[in-house]
Parts: sequence; structure tokens; C-alpha cells
Amino acid sequence: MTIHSIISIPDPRLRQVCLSIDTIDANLQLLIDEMFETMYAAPGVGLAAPQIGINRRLAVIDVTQDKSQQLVLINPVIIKKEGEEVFDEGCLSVPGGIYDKVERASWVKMQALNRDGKSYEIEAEGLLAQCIQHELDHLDGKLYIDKLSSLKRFRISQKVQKYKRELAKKK
Ligand code: K1U
Ligand code: ZN
Repeated sequence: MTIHSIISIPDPRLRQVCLSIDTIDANLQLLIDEMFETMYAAPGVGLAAPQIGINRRLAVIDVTQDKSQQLVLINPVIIKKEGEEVFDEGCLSVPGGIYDKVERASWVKMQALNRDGKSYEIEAEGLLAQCIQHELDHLDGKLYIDKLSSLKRFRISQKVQKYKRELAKKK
């Protein structure tokens, strides 16, 4: 099973609006399996295709500790959202253990296709709602750091550069 490299800021591929998926076949299902493996290895609770350099509207999520609720999001759309909540948020593409507080809807209803191309809807709150919104933002080229002040964004980009330099030295 292939574990993909996760790209990080300031890679411009993270800033593209992703294209819809029109064919669900064995190749896509293999990619979905690889995305779950990549997400668990990171470790993370979600992963969007642009984070591995693929410009398609595809993400995977599993917020459980026992891998019991794997969600495949193909061409996902948030059809309703309610409330506001401030969550601590991180991103695998903003590496180095960086987290900050972000305001999100506290409840969302999402429609997407599953790995067999079947349409489903899910209502979510808490971490799952946060993760759905985070992954859908990735598909539109948006990152949680865009919601922070420009000073915080500047400091975060410096921390990420330092983290990547130190990682490169160790290799
Ligand atoms: O899309 C991503 O960058 C994945 C990201 C998703 C996310 C995390 C927190 C709030 C909203 C969305 C992550 O998974 S970061 C890693 C993380 O939070 C985590 C890792 C292991 C266990 C639990 C959480
Ligand atoms: Zn992210």
C-alpha cells in the first residue's frame, strides 16, 4: 500500500480549486484506500486529495480511535449549517504541531458520494463537523490559517519553514 507524501504550505497546489470527480472506478477506490493509509500514518483525522497533490474533489475522514467510522467524501457539499463554535484546529499541511482557534459552524449537514458512487447525507457536530468543514475548505484551496490574523499567519509560516529546515537536516 502506498503512503503518499503530504505537501505543505506554501505549495501552490494547496491553493487550487479542485475539479469534480465524474468517474468512480477501481483506480479511484485504490487511491481512496491509499489516502486512508496516508491519513492514519500521519496521523490525522482527515485528508483531502490536494494535500497529496491531486486536484480532485475527494477527501477521507475518520475521527474515531478504532478506525470504525471511515467516511469517503466524493464531490461533497454542505447543504445546511447552524451555530458557531470555536475549535482548536491543526492541519497536516501546516506541519510542526501548530494549532490555533478557529470559528466554525457547530452543526453541518453534508451530501457526498461514497466509494461506490452512492449518494449519502450525514449530520455532524463536534470534531466531525469541524473536520468536514476543514476538508471541504481544502477542496476550494482554503486553509484554516486564512481565518487567522496576518501576524499569526506570518508567524506560522516562519515556524513551518523552521520545522521543515530542521527535518531536512535530520534526513
Ligand atoms: O486535513 C488535514 O489537514 C487533517 C487534519 C484535520 C483536522 C484536525 C483538527 C481539526 C480539524 C481538522 C488533521 O487531522 S491534523 C491532526 C489531528 O488533529 C489529529 C491527529 C491524530 C489524532 C487526532 C487528531
Ligand atoms: Zn488540513
